[in-house]
Amino acid sequence: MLRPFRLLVYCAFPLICSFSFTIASIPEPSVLLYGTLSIGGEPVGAGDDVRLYAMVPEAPDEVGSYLMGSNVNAGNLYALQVRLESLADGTQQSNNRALVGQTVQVFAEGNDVPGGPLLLTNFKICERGQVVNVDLPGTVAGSLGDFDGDCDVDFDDLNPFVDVLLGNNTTPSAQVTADMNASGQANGADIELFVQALLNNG
Ligand SMILES: [Ca+2]
Ligand SMILES: [Ca+2]
Repeated sequence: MLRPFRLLVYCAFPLICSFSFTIASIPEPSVLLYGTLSIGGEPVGAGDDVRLYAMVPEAPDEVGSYLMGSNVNAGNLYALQVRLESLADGTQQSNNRALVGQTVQVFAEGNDVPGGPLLLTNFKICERGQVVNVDLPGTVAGSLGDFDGDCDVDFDDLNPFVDVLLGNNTTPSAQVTADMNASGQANGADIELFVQALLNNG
């Protein structure tokens, strides 16, 4: 006759196994960047010989790449997936994966990139599963109020916020970032929420 403990182990083992399998089969949430691309002021499309690749200083290999035109659904846009480490506790890092909090640099190379690899943007990974629309070359804005994309709302974001409210910066991405109450407009009604975000950060 089985002792209660052994019985418990026998009963629990398949359960534990199926649980581990479930965990392992969850797709890893990576970061996706997409948007338009131009090189030297000229728009780049699916037919151009341009490859984008992403690097972080902490890893020796590319953490993502995209060959223009290779994803039919993307059309003339680029769609660059940045691989994140599956064990995200920061204790280890694969050669070709990034960690949350690291800064990704995106480069372009190919026959239609005269002069060799060209740095298009760098952005800090704030969280897993981010889907970021950025037209390259350009700056990745973070969440609401985070103009420099460093995952916080602090005094570095204050001047850019004021610039939008004063009408000095009318780019769509800046307008969206400053529209704290998601009203569709960036104006004085967004100040209170911005100040709150600023104070919460401290
Ligand atoms: Ca910021
Ligand atoms: Ca608003």
